[in-house]
Amino acid sequence: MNRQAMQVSPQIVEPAAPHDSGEVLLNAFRDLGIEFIISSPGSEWPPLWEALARQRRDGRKGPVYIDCGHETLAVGIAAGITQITGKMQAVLLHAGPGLAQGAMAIGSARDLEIPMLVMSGESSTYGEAGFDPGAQWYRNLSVVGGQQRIIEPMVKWAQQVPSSETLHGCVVRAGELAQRVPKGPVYLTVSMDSMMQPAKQPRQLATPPTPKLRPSAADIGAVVQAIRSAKAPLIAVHNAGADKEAFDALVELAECFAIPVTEAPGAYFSNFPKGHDLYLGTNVRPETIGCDLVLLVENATPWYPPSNFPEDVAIISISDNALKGHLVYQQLGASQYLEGHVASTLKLLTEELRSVGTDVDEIKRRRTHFGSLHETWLASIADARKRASGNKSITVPLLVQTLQRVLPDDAAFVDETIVHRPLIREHLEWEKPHVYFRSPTGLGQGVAYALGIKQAAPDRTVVMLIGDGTFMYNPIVPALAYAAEQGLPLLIVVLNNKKYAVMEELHNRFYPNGTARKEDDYYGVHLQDNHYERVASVVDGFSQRVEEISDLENAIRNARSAVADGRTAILNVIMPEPVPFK
Ligand SMILES: Cc1ncc(C[n+]2csc(CCOP(=O)(O)OP(=O)(O)O)c2C)c(N)n1
Ligand SMILES: [Mg+2]
Repeated sequence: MNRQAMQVSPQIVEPAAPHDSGEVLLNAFRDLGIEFIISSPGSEWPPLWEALARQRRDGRKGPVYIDCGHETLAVGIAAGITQITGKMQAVLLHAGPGLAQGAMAIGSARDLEIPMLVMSGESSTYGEAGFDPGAQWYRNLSVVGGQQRIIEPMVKWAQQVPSSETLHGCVVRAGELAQRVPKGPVYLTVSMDSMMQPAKQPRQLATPPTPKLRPSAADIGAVVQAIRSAKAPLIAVHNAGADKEAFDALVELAECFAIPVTEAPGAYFSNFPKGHDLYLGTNVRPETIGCDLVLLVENATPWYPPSNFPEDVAIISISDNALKGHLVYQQLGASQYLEGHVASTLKLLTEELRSVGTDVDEIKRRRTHFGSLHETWLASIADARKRASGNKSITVPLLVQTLQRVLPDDAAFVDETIVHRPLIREHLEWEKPHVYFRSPTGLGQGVAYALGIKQAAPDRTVVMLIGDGTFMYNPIVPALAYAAEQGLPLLIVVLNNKKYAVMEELHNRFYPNGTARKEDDYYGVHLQDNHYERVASVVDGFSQRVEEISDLENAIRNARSAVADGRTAILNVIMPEPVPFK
């Protein structure tokens, strides 16, 4: 027995079960409609665990609780689930170090506006009041100024629950706050002393749905007027595709007025069907294709450098909240904002356009014109693919094409690559939403995000595309354990160029004639040729190294069968060819 375990005092009396505050907390999660509580556990949670054990014993309905072995994993899984279902989940972490460890992923959830309820515990009496929480709360887990100090910059709101009497109200309100615009993680710390208190059960009230806000009819009318009087409008979308309703509404709007669509280079989702004749690829600027109006759809950073917005082009921003509080600096160049629920706003625009009527001949003409630009884009993809098939080594076009040919049609792809990312976005095909997900920024979150997506869509094949350097930043062992325990196998493909290629690229950009280049003496670049795939053996997963083009298809087939048998598969694909960083 370890020392800490021996220090637990025998004087703890079990609170008046089932009416203790652990039950209150579980009731608050039920009232918020939380489906999953994902935890990287700590010693503050026995009151909740008791309530969960009673929930199971009594066959009551309530959230599913799942443990995992890393904070990045807990937060990333919750984030992935929400991206698929649109529903907020709860994450329980350990105080102090647990919060610090989870901070990167929590900050990413804030940047991506993913609602999430994050909680950890604390002690308010340190064993001085008859209740012994364990000496670790005194010796190891103090945070001067309060636990919330650690996480405040990463969340939209952080607070300590004042008492057991306010626990239910605090948790429900925090959950509601997380779902208000801008959505994001909120944090609550609750003392064990509060949680162990016998408590009166609150009145059960299911939380009402978060209202969807909409722009005024006058603003919709003004934008419709601007669209109608433009020569040619363009839609530039960044982050709408997590919401399937927005994806469909965007197609309707584009078709209604023959508006071509371009996606932002760093888009986090598949936002528009690629086979559609109005899809023009990534990063097309309006003035280069003769457009004089651009509708930025959930697109917060459209220009680079930031003030390099096009001249003589009207810019209209459509977003839940266009001015992002997490950005230090932002330039949209917009002459008008439509703020409110994006899918609803797009539908309102389409309805209004239809009701005021459109010039059928002009729309036909525009559709044919932009359709020919779509054909040009398609031809450039086909050309890149042809060149890739003549390459000596495996490249992105070949890899992506082979994956999509061999895997089931409904495969979802999570992308945590760096130099390969633009090519992956370019060559992956999708006609529906939820096919492509870029992993949140900050290396190490991709495998967690992929597991969350798999958790919410267990029947789909979820493929993780990941750089070799990035693979090392991920909590792979706990992720593999989670996948095995939960029956959620992933197909992980390591795009192995044996280096941090991006660092080399950037170094050369800054010092084209520098010493590092001349002497071939780079720093922050080299990686050895590790056998990444072998990690799969920790859970008896499938592993294969793939070096030759001729082996690729079979390797993917083998991996597919392993995943179908419930085993995570890791393919270590050697891809030495340099790729420019865009
Ligand atoms: C948590 C974190 N630490 C460090 C970085 C800096 N970083 C950005 S890309 C990168 C290297 C990625 O290497 P790899 O996955 O092999 O991709 P490649 O550069 O080869 O495309 C690093 C270390 C980061 N983005 N996040
Ligand atoms: Mg690499």
